[in-house]
Amino acid sequence: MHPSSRQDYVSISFTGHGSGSYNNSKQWRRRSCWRKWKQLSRLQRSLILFILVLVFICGIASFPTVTEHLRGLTDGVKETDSNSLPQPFIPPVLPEALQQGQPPLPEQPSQRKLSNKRGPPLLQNHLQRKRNASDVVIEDKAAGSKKEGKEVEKGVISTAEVAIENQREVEANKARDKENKDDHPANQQVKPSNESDTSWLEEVRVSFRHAWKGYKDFAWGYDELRPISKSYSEWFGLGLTLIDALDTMWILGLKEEFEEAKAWVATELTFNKNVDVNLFESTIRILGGLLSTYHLTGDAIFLDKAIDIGSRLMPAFNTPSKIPYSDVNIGKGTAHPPRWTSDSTVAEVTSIQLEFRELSRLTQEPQYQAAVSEVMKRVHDLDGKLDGLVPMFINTNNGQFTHQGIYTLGARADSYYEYLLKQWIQGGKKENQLLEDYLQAIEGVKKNLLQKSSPNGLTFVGEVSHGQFSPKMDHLVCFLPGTLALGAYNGLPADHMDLAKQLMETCYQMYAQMETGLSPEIVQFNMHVGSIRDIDVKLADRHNLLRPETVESLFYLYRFTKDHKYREWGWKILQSFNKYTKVSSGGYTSINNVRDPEYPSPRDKMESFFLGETLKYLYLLFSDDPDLISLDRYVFNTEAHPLPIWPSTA
Ligand code: DMJ
Repeated sequence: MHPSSRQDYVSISFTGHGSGSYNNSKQWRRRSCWRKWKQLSRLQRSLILFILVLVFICGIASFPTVTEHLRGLTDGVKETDSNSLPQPFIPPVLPEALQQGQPPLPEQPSQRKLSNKRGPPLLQNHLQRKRNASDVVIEDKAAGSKKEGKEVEKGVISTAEVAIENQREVEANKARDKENKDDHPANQQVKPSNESDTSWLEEVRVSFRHAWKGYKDFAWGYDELRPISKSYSEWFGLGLTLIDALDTMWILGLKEEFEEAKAWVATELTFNKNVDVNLFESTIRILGGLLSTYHLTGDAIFLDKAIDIGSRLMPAFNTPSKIPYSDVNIGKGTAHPPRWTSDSTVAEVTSIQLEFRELSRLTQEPQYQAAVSEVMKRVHDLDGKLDGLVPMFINTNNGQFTHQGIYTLGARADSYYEYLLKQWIQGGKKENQLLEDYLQAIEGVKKNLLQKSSPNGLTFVGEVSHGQFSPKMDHLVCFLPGTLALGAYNGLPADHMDLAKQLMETCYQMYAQMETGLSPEIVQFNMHVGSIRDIDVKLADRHNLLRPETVESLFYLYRFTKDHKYREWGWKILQSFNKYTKVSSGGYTSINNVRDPEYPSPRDKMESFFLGETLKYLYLLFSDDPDLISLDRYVFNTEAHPLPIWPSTA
């Protein structure tokens, strides 16, 4: 190597003071180019100059076309990406369902093709953005500088898209606000309150059939559908969804579906299995479902199965305290508490009574009723209540409340209150102790748990923890408006109905104030003066499990008041379920985030109570036939299975 070139190389790369050398080098290169140019012939020089001028002129002349072309290319990339998304990128929500109720957005020239796509604009853009981002990363790693041009191109698209998306989001928000006021389909289709709305009823049937299709195609005979992965999950291994849904199919008039489910019960369902089941869950869903289907159809197969499961659950009551264990092995006839404790949940041991009492009445065998009534008696006698409110746990050895000091109408305590009233109704309003406990508990709620939110004064039911009030309310608490209304209908104080109406409004707002129109699992109410909104939701509480409590209460409130607004609210909730939880291949899914309408994040689970309760209560809400499960003849168990009110023997 020539010494001087080594010197140049070293000075550029390593000295850090190489600017002089660098300038010298540039000059040297300029001189060398000039020398080469001079060495060319005149013809060669003219030819080069001519080509350069030609390229320059063409560039100027075609500039708008180039811009247009690029713009077209960006649109093309968007559409191609979106249309050719591989399956995992396609939203798990039914496209046609998602289209419903989407606010019309102003079409922009560069979006014309996009607007013809299926699915909501916001969700499409969200997925598109995600895809663009991941494409860039992948190409970056894999292809290096050769594909830089493509990356830049996509980068430009993303930026433009973000701007467009922002605009669309603003429009969507405006449209949603408007929709909430007067443009909502529910309001457009409102019928006089005394007129049966067959189209809304049909909509529930369509939803049920869609849910059932998913279950039938991917989970037939198993406990729960996993609609996204098109598979199933097992809990007890007893066809939970199928049994929970039996009486709903009967009530909705879905005869074909009912008959094939009945055939499965008759030929496939067996309880002679070495499985642990939860006493409460299998009582309310399986025993309750079989009993109510027996009453509705008169078909003895359901009674036989009910007796079979009921008797297999009885070992749960063999405890020192007579407070049942949480788990039973229905094949072995053994029972036990959960591995980590000898406690049971208060709501669980006090919400199996309607079913076992009915089993005794039907079979004329007293042991079922005796076992569950003993539980009620012991709980009634216990210390540790707060003005009739019960703690959440009870010990199966000594029969005492444990973990005292926390009082809630949500998880682990909720249906204790519901079953006080409903047992009283079931038994013909004669069991005064049940009524007294219920009335005292409602006074306890008013005194300790009831508050108003700020700024709009929504009445809500909070919790007390060791003397401290917490403005936290589970969606589960939304059974309460319905229960209060049922009590008032049965002659309890009129102010129970007033409270029911106030709480009903609150439960509805838990849906209406969320971006998807679906309630989260738990909300926090603001109480301090100057709050800007009534409801907050913690990150961990943003999921929706397709729960029934609010539509359950809407059903009661409508039955008793005939105020059409309750139907409209139910209709809006059904629309939101269809928009954000319906899965295109069949079924509905619980979701992780009710605050993100672009990506509510499916959890891949359809709980059996969506068919057993949610859709049933919606159907009954939209039906104007007071004899379709008359509340003078039936009382619903906590899983929405109607059981007969006992005929008076006096
Ligand atoms: C159902 O299984 C019952 O309604 C129960 O009382 C509470 N939880 C679910 C529904 O949310």
